Amino acid sequence: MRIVTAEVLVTSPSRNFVTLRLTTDDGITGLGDATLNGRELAVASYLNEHVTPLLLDRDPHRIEDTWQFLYRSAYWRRGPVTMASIAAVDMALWDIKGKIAGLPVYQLLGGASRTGLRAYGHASGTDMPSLFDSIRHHLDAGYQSIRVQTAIPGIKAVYGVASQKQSSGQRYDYEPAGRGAFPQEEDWDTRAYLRHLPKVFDAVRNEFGPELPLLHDGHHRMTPIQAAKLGKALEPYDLYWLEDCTPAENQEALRLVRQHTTTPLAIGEVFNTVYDFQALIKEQLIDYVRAASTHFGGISPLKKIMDYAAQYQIKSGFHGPTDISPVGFAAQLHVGLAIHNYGIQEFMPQSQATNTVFEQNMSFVDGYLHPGDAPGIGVEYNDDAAKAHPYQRAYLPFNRLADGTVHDW
Ligand code: CS2
Ligand code: MG
Repeated sequence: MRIVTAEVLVTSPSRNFVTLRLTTDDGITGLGDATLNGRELAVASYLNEHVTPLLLDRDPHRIEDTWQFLYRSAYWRRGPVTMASIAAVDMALWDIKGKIAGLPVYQLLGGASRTGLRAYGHASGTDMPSLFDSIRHHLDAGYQSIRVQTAIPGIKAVYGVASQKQSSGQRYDYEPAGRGAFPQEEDWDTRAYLRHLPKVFDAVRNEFGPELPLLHDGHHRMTPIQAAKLGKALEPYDLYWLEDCTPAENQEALRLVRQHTTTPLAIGEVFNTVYDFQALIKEQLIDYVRAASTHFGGISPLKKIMDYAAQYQIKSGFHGPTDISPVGFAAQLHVGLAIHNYGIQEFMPQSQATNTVFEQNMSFVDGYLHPGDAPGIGVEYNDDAAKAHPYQRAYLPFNRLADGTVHDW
């Protein structure tokens, strides 16, 4: 069997997506997600100019060999563009292998280790009443774990608050990346955030009780000692995790955070290779691996890092916002179903337009996800629907502090 076509498909139903479709000489197709929010065309170009020509006439069965070939022959390794490109190829080859075997990918990864994948949803509000309404909305939708993000008094726009407007006037619901020629500038004040957040979790616990698993995303904005302080201040509220408490480049930072708090830590959505987690896992500095199939090189390395993490009782908490396409999302559900050390899966539902382009088999019932049992990854691409949504440039926002300094968004 040989790969005879490799197509890079770009569409923009509600947001931009880049998808790789490989087809074999037997007419079997495989899909892979290569979406990198705000830099989509860079990956599409890397694939079109440098990768797809290398895939033609290759044996689609040789997934590991193809992965190593694309990673090592590039000489310039790692990084978000390279690894999103390799991820798309890896996913597409697993999709083809599943279709050839007539099995869903999780069966090829060792079979199911559970009946479903506990998910968490994004609740947010500009004030307590709207936050409580958003939490109730997610509980009514079946979620049994809730991520809490709120507006901060004195700050105009904050990550993760769905109801606030983008520069386009569109609500955040589906996407933080605003369509347009320039990134939206937002403001930030960590001291205001540190004063406000414990009050929010105190109110949420009073309203919803001690059991409900609550998560929060610090979104890379604190210094190590600020993160330590917040982790400690939130201990009475028994968070499931505090995510991305400091910028991910400085991994040493987590040693200081660990010294001061037992609030569980999750990190890794911006990581691209297993090497990014090595020290964090070996030194037990995190409790959850936040990698995503699309940005981490695909299904193969995601399975490998979870097998390594298992030795340290560290669990999965795969990244699952809407800028991971339904293909990338389904791919990591297969990994999540097969591994032993599963923790939780982020789940931001996609728009109707996106679900028309990407025909899916996954299900979400009573708070649990399942990839379905269709052969392969379980997602098909509707070309006609995709053609109706041409690419539109979009940028993630950026932050400036009160004195004008650029800060982590
Ligand atoms: C966030 C993401 O869901 C999360 O945990 O960190 O929504 C992140 O902001 C986007 O993926 C950026 O594209
Ligand atoms: Mg995050």
